[in-house]
Amino acid sequence: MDLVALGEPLVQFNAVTEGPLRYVAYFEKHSAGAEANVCVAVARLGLRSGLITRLGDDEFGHYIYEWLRGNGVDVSRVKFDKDRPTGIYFVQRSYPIPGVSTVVYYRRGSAASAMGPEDVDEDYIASSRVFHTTSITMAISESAHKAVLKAIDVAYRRGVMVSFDVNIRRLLWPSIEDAVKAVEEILSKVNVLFLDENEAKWLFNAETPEDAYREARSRFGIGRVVYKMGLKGSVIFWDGDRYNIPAFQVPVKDPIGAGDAYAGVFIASILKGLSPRSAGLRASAAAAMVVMVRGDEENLPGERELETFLKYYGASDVELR
Ligand code: KDG
Repeated sequence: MDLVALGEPLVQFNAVTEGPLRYVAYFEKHSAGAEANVCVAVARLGLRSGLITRLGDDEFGHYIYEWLRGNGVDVSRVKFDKDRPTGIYFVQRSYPIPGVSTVVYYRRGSAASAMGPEDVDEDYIASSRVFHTTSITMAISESAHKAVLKAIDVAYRRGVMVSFDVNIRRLLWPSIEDAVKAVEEILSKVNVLFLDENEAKWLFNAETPEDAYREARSRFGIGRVVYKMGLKGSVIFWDGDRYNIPAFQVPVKDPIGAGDAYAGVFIASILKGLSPRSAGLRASAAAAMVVMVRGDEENLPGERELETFLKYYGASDVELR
């Protein structure tokens, strides 16, 4: 395996029309969920990814399973739960703020929330080059939180690179302080940290990318930090070097999934041996491609699409592989 992730896939019902959900008549079904999105991003680039999770033994669970498998993600560690449903969520688009989406979750008591440390296959994680997860999985239940702690610990002990996207979802935590406390607990075992401006403020009281990097490095020993600023681009701190990466300006239909596209394509590119700058530009391109449509995974690029996109935007000096 190149990347193994732990997390909850969800069926996303994305509003076909913009505006308040109460008046939306049509929803489009997509396979989503932060860690699943990262697995698909990695697989689209020809690397081997696998997801540890549980799905309901229901129509939505089988839909996600087939979708992941069809996209080349290893599903050998996906378990079906006969008693609990697959989690779902709805996306409201461009209301009240244009270009911004909001979500409504129906995932409490889901199959994935019943995951626990017993789901964490140590050898499976140890066989991978990277282990990836996010704080979403820590937030969905106590047992899933324990699974994350175990998985990160296994990866850390067995020399697997730990990639962590902070991804604080306010709807899933009792308070920001709870989220910060949980994230702080694992940071000393993280090798590559992805976070956005808000998360940097909450975690590190950081106002700038440098502040965030300094804190991550001095308090938790993290030498690889990716600081994301949405339309303003991103800043990568990598083993003592710093890279400013622009965001590509595209028409936005639904920004959800951009962060996962970024993380997945960035990690895959690093695993392919590309430079942090090229990895960042490719990740930024993938994030832009994903926000142009509803759904988190459909527009995730292969090498050919990345090349076409980057050439169109005048960034053709980026390494491709
Ligand atoms: O990162 C995109 C995800 O937010 C989405 O697909 C659903 O995993 C999800 C979540 O918990 O918000």
